[in-house]
This record gives sequence, C-alpha cells and structure tokens, in this order.
Amino acid sequence: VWKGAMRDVDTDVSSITKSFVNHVQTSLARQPYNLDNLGAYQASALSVRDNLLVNWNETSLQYTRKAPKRAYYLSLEFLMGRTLDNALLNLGLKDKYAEGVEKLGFSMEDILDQERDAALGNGGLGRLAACYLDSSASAELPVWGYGLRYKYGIFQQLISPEGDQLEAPDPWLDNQNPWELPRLDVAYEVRFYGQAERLHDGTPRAQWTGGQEVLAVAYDVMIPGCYTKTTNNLRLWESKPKRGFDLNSFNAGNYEGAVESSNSAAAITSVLYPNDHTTFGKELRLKQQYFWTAASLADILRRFKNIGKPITQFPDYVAIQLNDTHPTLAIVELMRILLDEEDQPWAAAWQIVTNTFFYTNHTVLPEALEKWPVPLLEHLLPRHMQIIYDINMLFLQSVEKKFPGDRDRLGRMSLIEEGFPKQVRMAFLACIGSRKVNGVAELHSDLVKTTILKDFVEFEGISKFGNVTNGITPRRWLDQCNPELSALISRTLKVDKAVWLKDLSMLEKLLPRAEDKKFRDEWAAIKQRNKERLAHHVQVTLGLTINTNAMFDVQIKRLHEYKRQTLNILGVIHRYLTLKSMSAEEKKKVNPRVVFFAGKAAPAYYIAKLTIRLIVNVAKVINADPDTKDLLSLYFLPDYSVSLAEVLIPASDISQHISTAGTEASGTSNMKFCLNGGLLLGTVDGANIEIAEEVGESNVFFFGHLTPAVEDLRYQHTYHPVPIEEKCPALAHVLNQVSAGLFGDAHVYEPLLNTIRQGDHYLLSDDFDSYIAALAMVDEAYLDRTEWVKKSIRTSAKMGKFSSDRAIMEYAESYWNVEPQHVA
Ligand code: 26R
Repeated sequence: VWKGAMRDVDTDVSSITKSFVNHVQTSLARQPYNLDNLGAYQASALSVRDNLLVNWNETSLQYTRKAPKRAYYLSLEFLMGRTLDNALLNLGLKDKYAEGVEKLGFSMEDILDQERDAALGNGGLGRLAACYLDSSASAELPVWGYGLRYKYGIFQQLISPEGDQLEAPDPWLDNQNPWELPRLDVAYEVRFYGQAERLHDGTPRAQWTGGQEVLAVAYDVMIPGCYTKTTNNLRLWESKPKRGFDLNSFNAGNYEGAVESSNSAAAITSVLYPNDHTTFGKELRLKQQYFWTAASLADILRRFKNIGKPITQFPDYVAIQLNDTHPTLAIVELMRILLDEEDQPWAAAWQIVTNTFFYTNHTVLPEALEKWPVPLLEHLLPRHMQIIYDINMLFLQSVEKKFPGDRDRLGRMSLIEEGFPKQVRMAFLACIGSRKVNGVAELHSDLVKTTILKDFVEFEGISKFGNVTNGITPRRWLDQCNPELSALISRTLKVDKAVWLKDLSMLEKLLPRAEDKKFRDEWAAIKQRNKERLAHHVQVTLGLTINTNAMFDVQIKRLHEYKRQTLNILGVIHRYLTLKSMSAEEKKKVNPRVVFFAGKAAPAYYIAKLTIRLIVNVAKVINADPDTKDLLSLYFLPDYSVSLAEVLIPASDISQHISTAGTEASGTSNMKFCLNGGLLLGTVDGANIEIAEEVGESNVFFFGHLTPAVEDLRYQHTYHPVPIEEKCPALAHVLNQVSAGLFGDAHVYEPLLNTIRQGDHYLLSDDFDSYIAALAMVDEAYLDRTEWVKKSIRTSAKMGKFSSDRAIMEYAESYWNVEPQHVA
C-alpha cells in the first residue's frame, strides 16, 4: 500500500501552505491576501508540480541508467482534461491539499473548477490515449507519449438560439499552463518539400535537400502514476521557424515576405483538426503528421544511440505503437533514416522497421480510412514517396509470388489506389510496416480481419492480427469523478482504495452486497446525490431547473450518423406524442424521464449539425408543454468536454450506445457509465458485447439487428426499397410530425429526415421498433427500484475487465515486450 513514497516534498499540511504562499509571491508575483480563485489554482498547481518533478526526474534517471526496452505511444490526440485533481489523487495528497487551501480561506472544489481542460483530441481515440498514459505510469511501465502541442484544442461549441452549433476557438494556453515544461534545448529540424535524388551507387540511398526547414521544440507534460513514484513523460512538439525571419527579404524591403515563412512554420501546430471519421486530405494536416513523426523518431533515435548499441538492435530497445494511421509516416521516416543516414541495406532496414512498429486500428468505416494523394506526398515529402513506391514494389512482388497471376488481388492490396489522383492507402502501409495489428474490441478486431484487411490476413497469416479490448482508467472515471462511490467501495471491501483501484477485478466482491438492503440504499443515495450535483451544475451554468426525481437518460459522444443520435431524438418525439395521447389516469403510471444529450459535430458535417438543431428545438417544445413537462424533459448541454463527462456519467441511470451494428469499433464511455452503476441501453456492437458478457445479458438492454444482417439490409434499401409508412409506421408518423412543423422550422429538417426516408444507410427504420420496445423495457425495469439497484450494483461489480490497466498490460506483454521498472 502506498505510504507516500516521496522525499523532499510537501506532504504535511504546513509545508503545503508554505509552498503555496511561496508560489503566490515568487512565481505569480502576487500577494496572498486578495488572491482570487484563479490565482489559488495556479499556486496549487505549481506546488503540486514541484512534487511531480521530483518523481519525474527520478523516473527518467532510472530509465536512463537501466536502459530497459521502452515503448512510445504516438498519438495525434491526447484528450487529457483537467490535471490538478488527478495529480492530487494519484499522489495521495488530495486531503492534505484540501486542508491546506481551506486554512488559507479557499475551497478545493472552487480551485479545481478554475482549470481549463486540455482538450487536444476529438473523442474516443484521444481519450483512450490519455487513459493509457495513466495506466502505463500506474503499472510502472517505461512508456512515453508523443503528440503535438496545439495552440488551439478542439473548438468550443456554442448553441445559437435557433439551435445551430457555432464554433469558437479554444485558446487553452492563454492563462499559462503550469503542467508543461518547455524544453527549448530539445529541438530538431524537420524538412519539407525540396528534391530527392537517388545516388545510384549500388545502395538504396538518396539525398534529400532544399525545401523548407522548421524547428520542432519539445514541451514535456508529467504523467504521474497512481500510488507510485513512477512519473512518465508526454512529449508534445511545437513548431517554430528555424530562423525568426528571412534576413534577405527583410533587407530587400520585403517585410511581409520576411515573416511569411515564420508564420507558415508556426501554423503547423496551431490547431487540432476537428474531423472525426471523415478525411479531408488537407496539406496542413499531412504537414502536422510528418512534423510530429519526424521529431518523435529523431528523439527516440537519439535516446537509443545513447545506449551505444548497434542499430540492428533497435527493436530490442524500442517499441512504437501507432494510434490509428495518423502516424504511419513514421514507418517511412524510419526507413529513410536507416537507408540514407545509417547506410543500412534495404532488407536490414525493413527488418528493423517491421519489428519496431505496432498498429492499432480504431474504425472500419470507409470514409475514415486515411488516403493521401500521391501528388501531394510527392511535393511535400519527395523522398518518402520514393520509399513508399519501393516498399510497394517489393511487397507486390511477394504477393505475386504467393498468388501467381492474381491481378485483382494485386490491385486490391497495392499501397497505391488507382484513380485521379492516385492515393496512398495508409492503413495498408501501417499494416505491412508493423509487427502486429490490432482492433479495439472483439467484434471490431474480427471485422478488421474479415473486411478491410482480409487480403492481408490471407497473405501474412492470422497470427499477426489481434485484439486488445479498450479500457478506461478507474482513477479518473471512478475515484475522481465519483468520490462518494469510491469511498463506499473502500468501506465495503475494507481495503484502501490504493488496492482495488489498481486491481479492478476486486469489485466483484461487491456482488453479494446486491442482496443487502442497507448497502443498496447507500448505493442508491449516492446515485441520487450525483444526479443532484449534475442538476446543480446545470442550474449554475445554464440557469435550467432539472427534475431530479426522474430517470436520467444520457447520450454523450461526438455527433455522427453512425452513432444514431437521430434515433434517440426520434424516440424522444415518439414518447412525447404517446404522452400527449394519454389520459390523466394513464399518465400516473408513467416514469418521469430526463433525457440529456451532449456532443460536438464536425464543423462541416451538415447532417450532424441538423441533428443538434432538431434536439434543441424539440427540447424547447417539450420542456414548455404543461401536459408533459413533469414526465419528460430534454436537454442539449453545450460544449461537451472531459470535465462535463465527469459530472454527467456518475449521474446517469441509463446511457445510450446505439450505433448501427458493426460501426462503433469499441466505445469507451459505455464502460465509464457501467463502472459508475449506470445501466446500458445499446446495440449488439463494439464493447457493448463484451460488457454484456461480463455483467450478464439480464443487466443490459439490447436491441436492434446484428452485424451479419447489416449488409443485406443495406442491399434491400438500395435495390428493393419499401416505403417507410409500410415498413415502420411508428417512425413514419414521427417523421411526418417533424415535417409538419411540430417543432418549428418545417422545411429545415428535410435533408435530415430524407437520410432516413431514402437509403437509410444507418438502418434507423430497421431498428426503430425494437428500439422503442427496449425503451419500454427500461421503463418497466425502473418501476421495480429494488431490482434496478441490484442491476446497478451487479453491473459495476463486473467491470474489472475494462480497466485500462488490463489493456495496457496486454500491449506491454503480448506486443511490446516491455516490463515494469520500479522506481524506489
Ligand atoms: C479524419 C480522420 C483521419 C480521422 C478518422 C477517425 C480522425 C479521427 C478519427 C477518430 C477515430 C479513429 C476514433 O476516435 N475512433 C474511436 O476510437 C475509440 C477508441 O478506440 C473507439 O472506442 C471508438 O469506437 C472509435 O470510434
């Protein structure tokens, strides 16, 4: 058990207040009296940072001395959220700091609330990366993250009075970021454009010269493990011009031209791309990808060289995990370095590369599979395009050897897709350049093997392809966001949370307590207080009053047609119309329900934005209707974020994960809700399936068609369409009410409604009836509150598998061959 393994740091209340006051005076140059909450947050953060730094330095030193094999997690997104609370909890110092700041006249809660989210990610993929960093450090694994230090994170979402999503920039660094350490001494030059000339000297070497050179500067973020000294590093790159400005242009009187190149260098890391699941092929995005992979590889290589081993041993010391295809250029960049700078023969270089990289796929949706136009690559990265052609030629030769004369197969498997323009298929490149390929839940990994990478399984053998089901960190997603439930669990298990938070399967010991009335009452009371906490938050931030006696029904995630928020809102309308047709007597039997939505739409995703607009306008009508307002209300909470999720998730009775079967690779918020005792309403998709396997089908509400049916259903929609009135009258009625203007804007929603009336790619008309039936089963189950609370306890108790500690150990043991390094 953790006893506070730090030396020389503030672990007693009086040294905490001393360090706080010291930072106020020296770091912030302010006076401790008259300090506002923001100042108090900054002083607390700086004081906590001092503690982290000691551990972080010792961890680095240990890794350098022992030189174990290390793993690097390359992710274009790290959706970290807030840091202070998490750091205090992982250090085991929260209570003492709370006492300290209270002595100085502050409230810990108010201080924590000052912090801005670090929102350097879109959704699931970015938050997964953040959970994996927490678990790596907690498991004492030598794992570093590499990403970009965007000046602007995911946009802030505003909702106009009409219900339109508006985007505002997220200047998250404006108040200084106490959690990063600028390493101006750690910098690399990265080249773009220019010319690549093959040497034709009997080696595969080439020379790449000219073009634009920019500087990558490191910013380090400390990643504390839970109850361990291990404090890992997340290294984020910022782009800078190599020289401040071009002196020649300046002297020639061309002042604008003089700063132009410096502006274009700084632009590289200015903003996170807000697309999720749709590629755009923008040059700046490709520049980001290369800038980041080149800087990260240079840094990794320099660290490896310090060990003094021959380059052929690189894979014995380095494993690199590619978070989706975004860092795939790292494969080509390492080839370039090995060939052109290390003078390795082709085969030796390819051997090193294919033993170093591991590729995780996060989606099988065709529109999300990255492809880059050949002309763009040729222009921006001429040497890399040569290498890609060479890789492809040798690869196709080996395919031809195994499947002689199979022209179709060669066309299907080529790294280059024919067309105008030709495009490089990044998933194929990531696959052949990696040692292992994995999906993120059982069903998804099967789909990867049988659909997008089927030919590659046939060619390379099945053993290269695996599954690592996603996980979530129970530190943030239980202990931090639901402190009362965490305390109840510790009391009940009679162990320090230090123990069960790092061995989440211990929750199973709660199972028998489902039969214990006193425990159930405590469990239910905590859920109730979490609902009141959410209601309070909404009251304070939006001025809305929420009925906390109702069932809380939550769907929070990126807006996307495949996630089917539209199915949910149409279900809400169906409920509303049903309520309107009920007698007063009938209404008495109805469960009050509050439906929450939150989530951002990609700025150019018209249909997703229309869905938001529909939700907001349905809410206006429903919430103002005296006939129904005690029984049904609806809220779209703007600007969804990690910190909003931390308030919403513990308050949910039921949450919705209702993607068309086969489309949601895993989902991770489903795990968060269930861990916090919320029940799951969902389709047989992604990790929902494995959650049901763990908690038992009787504790989840499943509906809808299964994955194998989807293809046929889509075929029917295309070639034998049946009018929706015939196929699903209930849905047709709802659509017609929207069309008729029941929620205003009669014409505005037609493009959205037409996606269902025609084509219905996401099968809303096929699943609507069973969705409504499932919602009714939820109502039915909620009437028996005792049984409901039992389900809630049983669900939470069986969530051990979904700790990201389990997931990260699978990567470490089965893929990376990386071992824990205890820092004494
Ligand atoms: C624009 C483009 C290249 C792009 C495509 C897709 C950019 C970002 C994405 C995000 C995808 C890869 C993503 O977030 N996928 C989600 O990953 C989660 C973590 O594995 C899964 O839980 C979730 O099901 C999946 O959608």
